[in-house]
Amino acid sequence: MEEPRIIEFPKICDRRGNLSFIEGSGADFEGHVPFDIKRVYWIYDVPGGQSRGAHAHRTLQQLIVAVSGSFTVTLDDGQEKKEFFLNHPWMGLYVPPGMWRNIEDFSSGAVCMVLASKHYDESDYIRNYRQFLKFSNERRKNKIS
Ligand code: T46
Repeated sequence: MEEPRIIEFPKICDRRGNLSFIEGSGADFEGHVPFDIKRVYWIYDVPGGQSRGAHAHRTLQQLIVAVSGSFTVTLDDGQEKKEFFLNHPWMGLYVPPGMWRNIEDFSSGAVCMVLASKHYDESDYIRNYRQFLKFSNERRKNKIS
């Protein structure tokens, strides 16, 4: 099973400010993201104290970037939880399928940009934690056997 990990993007700095970019893979070029990018969305104007997420995806892969401000992403694979504090626009968190995620502690003005491997599909979501635990146990058994 793929593990979550931080990916760093190029950062080009000069006296006018900084520029970072993310490129998808091409025929002779390995991009910055380990999947083909099918969708981009972003979350912003999150009121203080609110959280997002509280679900998992069956197959979707994502890359989460704090393009402005900061927030904390907690990933739970059904056995272990890991926290990632994102506060740099030149790095992203790769989230493999089968991870329950919570995003919280949004700073004022935070923008959470997400690159996704598939178009929006509600049937890919698991929004019930018990169902998620069942799903992740079965997934683990199938990987082991
Ligand atoms: C995730 C975290 C990080 C769409 O119509 N199209 C879209 O591409 C998305 C992402 C959402 N929606 C609709 C579905 C809901 O009616 O927007 C509404 C809010 O979505 P949701 O409650 O799932 O938002 P978050 O912030 O809890 O979760 C989102 C993503 O849905 C999810 O994949 O990993 O951001």
